[in-house]
Order: sequence, then C-alpha cells, then structure tokens
Amino acid sequence: MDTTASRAAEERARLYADMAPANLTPLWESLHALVPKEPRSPCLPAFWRYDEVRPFLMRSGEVITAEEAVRRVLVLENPGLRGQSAITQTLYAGLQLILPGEVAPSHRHTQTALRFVVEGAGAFTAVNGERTTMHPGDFIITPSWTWHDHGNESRNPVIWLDGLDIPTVRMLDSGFAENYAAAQQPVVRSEGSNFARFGANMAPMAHDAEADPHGATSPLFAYPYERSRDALARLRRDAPADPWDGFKLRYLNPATGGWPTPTIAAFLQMLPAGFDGKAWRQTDGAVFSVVEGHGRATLERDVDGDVQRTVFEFGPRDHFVVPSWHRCRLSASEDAVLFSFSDRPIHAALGLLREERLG
Ligand code: GTQ
Repeated sequence: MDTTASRAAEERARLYADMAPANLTPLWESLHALVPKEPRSPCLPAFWRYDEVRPFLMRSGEVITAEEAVRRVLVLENPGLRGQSAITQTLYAGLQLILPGEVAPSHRHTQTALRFVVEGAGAFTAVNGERTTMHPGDFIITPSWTWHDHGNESRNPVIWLDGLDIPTVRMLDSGFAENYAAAQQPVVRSEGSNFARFGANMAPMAHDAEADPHGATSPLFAYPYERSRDALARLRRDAPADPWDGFKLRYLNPATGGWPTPTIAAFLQMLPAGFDGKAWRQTDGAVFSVVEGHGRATLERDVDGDVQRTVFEFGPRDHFVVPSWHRCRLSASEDAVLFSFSDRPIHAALGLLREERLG
C-alpha cells in the first residue's frame, strides 16, 4: 500500500474507533451486505430423520413430565441459526410429545401456532373452549391470544410438529403471554362444533362476533387429514401433475379465502410415484413434514460462483427445511404426501413475495 492509501485507511480506522462510543458506524463498510443483490440466508438446508429424533423425544419423556415442562418439545434448530430456537429467520418448529394421561397446561400468547400430527392418535388440543381429537396428518391452528391446552387420553404417545411465528414476534417485540388459572380451560362446546360451523363450505349467519373480527386467522381450527388427503387423491384423477409441485393445495381461511393465519401459510401436496419435479425457488423459507412415501429433495444455491448442493432422501415423519431463495426439486420413488408451512403471508402482505419456476 502506498503511503497515501495507508494514511487514508488509518484515518478511517481512527474515525470508526472514535465514533463507536457515540453509537455511530460507517454504512459504506456494510452496504452490500445490508442491501444484498439477492437473499443469502444464514438459514441452512437441514434434515431431521425421524428414526434419529424419536429416541431423543422418548428420552425427554423419561426426564420431564409435560406438566413440568409446560410444553415438552424438542426444537428443530437450524444449524445456521444456533441459539435462536429458529428453523428459519421468521419461524420456529419443534416436535412435541405428550404421553398417555398427561396434560400440557392451558396458556395463551400472541404467537400464532400450528400443529401437524406426526405420530399417534387420540390426544386432544383444546382451543377457545372446544376440543379436537388429533389424528396423524391433521392440521390444527392455535390463533394468536387464544387459550390452549393439550392432553392425551389415549394409550399411546402422541407426537406432533409445532410451527410458530416466535422469531417474527420476537423481532417485532410484540410478545405477550399468560397462564390460565387452571391446568385446563373449561370445554364449552362439543367436539366438531367448529367444523360444523366453518368446515362445510358454509358459515354461521352472523359469525363476526365469535370469529376474529379482522379475519386474520381462520375461524376453522382443525383440518382433518382424511379430507385433505382425499382432495389430493381426487385432483390426481382429473389432471396431470404440476411439473414443479405435483398436486399441491394450500389450506385456507374459509371466511376470507386467504391464508389460515396472518403469519404462517400451510400446504399439502402429493408427489405421484416416479415424479421427477422441476426446480423452483421462493423468498419464503418452508418447513416440510413427510406424511407418506419416500422421495428426494435436492436443494441448491449459488455462492460466489459455486453451486452448493444438498440432497435429502426422505421417508415418513422426516422433517426438512428449504431456506429462502434456494432452488429445490422434489422427486418421489413411490406416492408421497408432504405437508409444509412457510411465512408466505408476511411476504405477500409486505409486497416482498417472489417465486420462480425454473426449467
Ligand atoms: O403448544 O403452546 O412448541 O407455546 C412452543 C411454544 C408449543 C404450545 C411450542 C408453545 C407451544
């Protein structure tokens, strides 16, 4: 370095050091990272094989009760976001275990939650005074600020995937929570009441009073797998598979046609045996839970001219995450059904949603 350049570098370094106590930093040192040409997420592709996770979950059942833990959950923590309890920059995911006879006590919080039942039937979740019995593949919503508790009156352990917008609410500093006075909230409606009111493509004559007046969260809180699975099977009879997605449907808010929750979207798709999908990418990072079948997800992204490739060979009850703007191709060696959720409603609401379907 010539002396002029080294003098400039020294003067800059002195400026940075002198102004740091005044809480001032030079934008020009970080501009390209702050305003990147395209997303370069610290979130990494990651895979959780169920055979590996399940024994740890069962061990957690030996060391702590659901009551003591409040929620006995193993967090699916992204290896690129260690210490943040996050699976993507905006979303949290975990696998929750509830053993026969246990109760996870009632509380409420501003974070929105979804459950996707992975193993076992006969546990229940109670939301807003109504219980729903859980079966594998059921998609269940816990809207922001609604009382909820879980219990297991069956003879088997029940395990489900929790998806919450915890990192989003943390970023917005809008988290509130409180415990209910008793372990369980009173049940005030019979099971199935919610589905009768909102699950038949019909709605009560006046439902504004009981539903979220902003329509931000679906008034329907349980979407049975049987129905969703049947819809995919019927789709398949009448139309060819989409080259990128196979047969894919989104869960909706029946009162608005919009997303089921204000922050989290959810999807169910079937990849027919032999499906070899084309690549797509999207700004919303997505978490996948495999329900049926075996297949492969191939993820790629370009880093400084190199292609980083990650391949996941998936089977039932495995979980994986496709971070923002990674190219992803899905294929299936036998009929496969995948549930997924993402922060798509946030991207859409802010005008930031981008997606590409590649050749
Ligand atoms: O079931 O209420 O996985 O509050 C994390 C936080 C589940 C729940 C989680 C929660 C819950």
